[in-house]
Amino acid sequence: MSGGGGGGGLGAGFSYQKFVHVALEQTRLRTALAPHPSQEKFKFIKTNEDNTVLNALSFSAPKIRLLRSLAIEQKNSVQVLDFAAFSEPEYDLPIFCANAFTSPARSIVVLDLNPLYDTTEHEDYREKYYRNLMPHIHKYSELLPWGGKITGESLRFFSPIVIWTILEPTEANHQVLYSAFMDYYKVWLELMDEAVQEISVEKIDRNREAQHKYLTWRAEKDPGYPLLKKLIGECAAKDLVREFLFEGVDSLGTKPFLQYFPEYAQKDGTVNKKRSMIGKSFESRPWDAHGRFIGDATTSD
Ligand code: BLA
Repeated sequence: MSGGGGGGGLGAGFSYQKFVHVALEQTRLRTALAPHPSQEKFKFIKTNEDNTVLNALSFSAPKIRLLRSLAIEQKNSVQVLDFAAFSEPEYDLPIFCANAFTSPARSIVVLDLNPLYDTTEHEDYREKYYRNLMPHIHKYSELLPWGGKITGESLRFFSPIVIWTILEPTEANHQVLYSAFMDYYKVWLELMDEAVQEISVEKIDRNREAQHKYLTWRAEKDPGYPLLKKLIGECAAKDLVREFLFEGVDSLGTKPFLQYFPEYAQKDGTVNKKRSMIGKSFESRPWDAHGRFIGDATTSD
């Protein structure tokens, strides 16, 4: 462990660009990426602050509806990565989700193959995708430990292999994060390669709605929004969220936020602006070694 500052931290060379670059390289080894229509509008997006650069890229590919990446670099200060991959609704693939917010004080990280269906309610889905992946979380549980209490609502969008962690922003931690990111992304690519197209219209509709629900949640409640608003202004931040980061929220379905998440309804029919109704919970990892949800319990079986 580093004592902080000194050998690493947020100096030159600490960047998420390499994550994006290598992930795209890995993707191109397996499939043909085409620019996504959203890329044109957002590729050259500018910020209000001279020392800050935004880098937005988006693609699609035969099984991939949207692969997009947003990196934010503030000279010697905040570094952000938001990288996600969504399959076409013909596949029930998990959503690849890599989010890192790094300030000189700490890195807040979520890395996961977010389940399309809540793995506590849908055991079949958990078995299908996560049973074989559990060793991945054990590999990182020491170096990337559970980040402590978290917004309760987030849990239903997380899988039993989620890496939720808060780290000192040292070079060593950055390297571990890079390894975990590549590891998880390669797993996702592998699943994508193996995925078999669904032909039942009902199941495809169900997949589409599940993805729409996820997009609806994140487009409304993502913790990155206040920073985006500060950097590019309210209007551009809204567009970035709905037309780039969570593109599909206005086309994959028509249900509004409150239909999926009625607990946020206020008396006057508007959406409660609070991020969370449940509050923060789960001091420690709430799944057992088999990926079964154990909540706040400390022992299982
Ligand atoms: C904090 N970001 C957080 C936290 C989580 C996430 C869990 C801790 C606070 C909490 O418990 O809510 C990330 N939450 C997620 C993700 C999902 C989720 C990925 O539910 C997916 C379902 N973070 C970003 C980006 C920015 C960012 C792009 O991913 C900025 C542009 C910033 N995240 C950010 C900041 C905080 C944070 C500033 C700390 C402040 C806060 O907690 O609101």
